[in-house]
Parts: sequence; structure tokens; C-alpha cells
Amino acid sequence: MSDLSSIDLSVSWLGQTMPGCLYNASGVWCREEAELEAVRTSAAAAVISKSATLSAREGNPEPRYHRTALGSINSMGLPNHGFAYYLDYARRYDYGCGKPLFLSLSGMTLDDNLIMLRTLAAAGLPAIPEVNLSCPNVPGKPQLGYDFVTTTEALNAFDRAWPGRYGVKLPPYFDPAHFAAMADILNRHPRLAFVTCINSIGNGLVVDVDSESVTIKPKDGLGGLGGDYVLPTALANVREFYRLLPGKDIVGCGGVKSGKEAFMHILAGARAVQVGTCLHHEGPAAFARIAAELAALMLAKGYRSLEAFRGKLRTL
Ligand code: RRO
Repeated sequence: MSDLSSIDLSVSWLGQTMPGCLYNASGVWCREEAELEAVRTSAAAAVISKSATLSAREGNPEPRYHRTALGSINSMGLPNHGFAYYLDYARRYDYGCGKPLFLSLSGMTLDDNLIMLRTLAAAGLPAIPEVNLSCPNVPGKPQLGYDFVTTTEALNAFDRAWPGRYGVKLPPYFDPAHFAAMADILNRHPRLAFVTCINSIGNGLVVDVDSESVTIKPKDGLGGLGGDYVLPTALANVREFYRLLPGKDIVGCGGVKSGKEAFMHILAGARAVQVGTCLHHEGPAAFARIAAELAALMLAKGYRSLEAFRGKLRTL
């Protein structure tokens, strides 16, 4: 058989097999239950919720998201319905659909993260936490993942609060010394099963020439970049952590808008691939399109499964 139906995009990880490799990046199409359900019932292979804080938040003043020809800049500021809303969704989630549910957690303090993890543990659900160590957009709050001492303390505490497998969402790193230092920290935590690379490139500035102005209101225009801007940085982070974190899975996130970028992420070592900016612009129909493009590319190259090329990026 040499047709698209012979191509297997399924992914086995975290003790289960999901029907494909694509799902939403946290923050996109996942604040409201209706959005989460739209992702679940699309061709996405899993669902992740908007980063939750313990209490609901309105987020930053608008405009706080701006689309450009090359991607996006955002400073949403963690608008979310609060942890209880997403926990309630997780209690009612149809786990039988075969698509794992991830809950993104982004407490304003370590204690808040621990309360959310303990509450989720007590609920006894199959939902898997992805703790966000990298929100760039809360004024006055640095990204946790750039502070190695605080990250070490946080992971030690997560291990005590949460008995199962979990993941973390990392900010992008830009120096081999930082890849190595972070990997050294992450490797001390056997139940840390996956890392998602990358969050938006924080504190970029998009300028509009006509109005001679910034494009978003918070932080005088500074915000997280997504889309084409971030693809090479995302791939570097996926590849470096793939090599530095044996036994852990890497979830690729950044600049995926077609089957080609999904292929690049998997070639660099990604187990699964999240879609952010493109999903924001196109909606959940993006998943079926990108999956079909990835399958067509694999067919043309003679690959029938993701295992056939995952992590096999060549060097010169
Ligand atoms: O809500 C946001 O402003 C936001 C978050 Br929590 C994040 O992790 N990454 C991002 O680009 N925006």
C-alpha cells in the first residue's frame, strides 16, 4: 500500500497511545470549555487547557494580541477561569476518546502550584499536568525557567505534591551552558516525563510604522513572540533537550503551520507537536490540514511511522 491511509501518525507515550501527534499549545483555543471541546472533537490528538491560576484572572488590558505577517505577539497576562473550572472540565472529560487531557498550571506562587497539584492528585483523574515555568507576561514576575535556583526548588516541591508523571513548559534558551544547566536540573526528576519546548520568545517588540506605535498595550508593547519568528529557536531547544534528556519526551511547540514544520520538530526529536499561533489564526481545522500534509510528506519520503525519523536529524 502506498496511499495516505498507510501512514501511521499515532504516538505512544505516557503509557498510552494517542491517535496522532498534534494538539493545541496551551493558551490557544483552550480558555473556554467550548474551545476545549472544539479541539477534542477536531483532528487534534490531545487537548491542553489554558494555564490556570488558583483564582480566575481577567488578564492584561487590551489590545493584548497582535497578528503580524510572520506570526504573533501577545501579552495576555494569564486570563483564565481559575483552576476549579479546568478541574471541573477534567472531571467530565471523555477520556474514552483516546485523546489525553493535559492541564496547564501556572500558579502565581509556588504554593499555588502545589495546591493545584495536590488537588488534582486527590481527584484521581487521568489528566496530566504541564506546569508552566515560562509565562513572560505578568508584569513584575520573571519567567521561572530562567531562574535555575527557583526552578530546582519548584521541581523538588512538585515531586512531593504530585505522585504521577508530569511535564513542564520551558522558556526558550539561547546558550549551550543554559541547555546543559537546565537539563542537569530536569534529569534529577524521574517522574518529570516530558518537557514542552518552547513557550513564546518573551519580551519582543513589534512596531507599527504607520502609527509609529507599539501594537499591544501591556508592558509598553513588550510581549511573547510566536509563529515564524520562533521556529529555529524552537527547533534548537527541541533538538538540544532531546539529546540532553534521555528517557524523557520532548513536546515541540513553535512555528508549526504546516506538515513541514511538524516534520522538522519530529526530526529534531519531538514526540508530539503543539500548534499555537497557526491555531489562533486558522481555528481547529488546522489540525486535519497539518496532519494530512505531514502524512503526505512522510509518504513522499517513504516513512510510515513517526518512529522512522524521530530524532534522526543529520548533522554535517
Ligand atoms: O497568558 C499569557 O500571557 C501567556 C502565557 Br501564561 C504563556 O505562558 N505564554 C504566553 O505567550 N502568554
